[in-house]
Amino acid sequence: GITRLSFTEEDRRARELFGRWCGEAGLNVRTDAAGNLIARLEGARPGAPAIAAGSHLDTVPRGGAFDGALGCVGALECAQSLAAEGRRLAHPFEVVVFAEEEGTRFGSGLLGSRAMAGLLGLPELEHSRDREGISAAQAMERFGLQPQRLGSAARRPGELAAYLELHVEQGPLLENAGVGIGVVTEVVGIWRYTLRLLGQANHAGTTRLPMRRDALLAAARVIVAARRLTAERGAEASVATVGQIAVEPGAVNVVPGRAELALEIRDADEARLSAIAGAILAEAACIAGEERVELEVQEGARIAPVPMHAAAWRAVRRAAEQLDITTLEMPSGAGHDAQSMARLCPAGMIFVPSAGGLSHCPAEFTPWEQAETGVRVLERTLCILDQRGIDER
Ligand code: HGY
Ligand code: MN
Ligand code: MN
Repeated sequence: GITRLSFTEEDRRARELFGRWCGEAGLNVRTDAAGNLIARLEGARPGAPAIAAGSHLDTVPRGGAFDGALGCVGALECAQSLAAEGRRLAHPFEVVVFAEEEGTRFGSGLLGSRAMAGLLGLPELEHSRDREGISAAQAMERFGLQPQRLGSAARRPGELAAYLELHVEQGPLLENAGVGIGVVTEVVGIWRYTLRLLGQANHAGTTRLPMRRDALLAAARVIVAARRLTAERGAEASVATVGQIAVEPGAVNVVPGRAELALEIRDADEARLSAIAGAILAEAACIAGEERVELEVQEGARIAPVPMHAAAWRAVRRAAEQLDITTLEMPSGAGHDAQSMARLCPAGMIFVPSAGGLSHCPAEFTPWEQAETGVRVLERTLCILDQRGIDER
């Protein structure tokens, strides 16, 4: 698998390579204060707002080779193929690599695209820390960025006409349906929490069961409750995950005194998100009481569910039809930079199938011809938006 966490040497090498490719393709490359790499090709119509396309290059630990990278390289391929055909769009075209999309290192995802959409404040960068206690702001400064000038990364309304993102589906729907292209209609909301359970470390041999204040036992009960309550209160696509847990002191012969969980809940409907989160946190408080441990809840990233702009996804559908490719209109269970950008300009997403529905793991794979089909639809959508504008029904 690929581990390329934000603002690390792996990230730097990928950005340098990709930035060089963009430069060789004749694009003008810059990096904004939030760490977004923006490669721009001027258009034929002076002063026209830009059409942007891209994704992210950061990954989860031991992640796949397609999540994010496909959208970046696919957007660059559009610029190269337009140049090869000697074609120039009316609108300027921007290839964008967003910073810290995954949120793996600092817990706060969509960091670069939220900065570009004007939705990110400096306090979040100062409070979000990695496992070594380094804040996102410190890591960005060491990486050569200027988090203090975060506001300068925000694009003015009207500066961008539209944003498109090609991405692997990261699920099984397209492969199961035998369809080549997913037309994304909405992207789920993601609510994240850190739950700390504080009990009493004690001797594993002499501390009788009724005397224990076992933080890890309480944590285990919370994890099981999160799954049950989501199944009971949510809809078919509602999910809750505890993907990270830290235990102290972490010795085989010590009753755990401290446990820290990373909880995230996802749903396309904000009211259901709130109901599921409320039920899980209420149950966690009851469990803490029963296990006689303290519970601390820290709210993390709260990313709202977002519909994709109808004119954008209709342009994607039209592009696929013009290329005789079957499509499936579908929601995205994964979060994406497009859901930040949709707050700034009309945004659309194009999905290609994930083999076996697998993602965020080394087995993540998309057959080459399916990846190529996605790039062709991206390029055709770009041309449709360029010629007919975004308001074309
Ligand atoms: O976590 C996600 O949904 C995305 O892969 N960042
Ligand atoms: Mn992604
Ligand atoms: Mn991802």
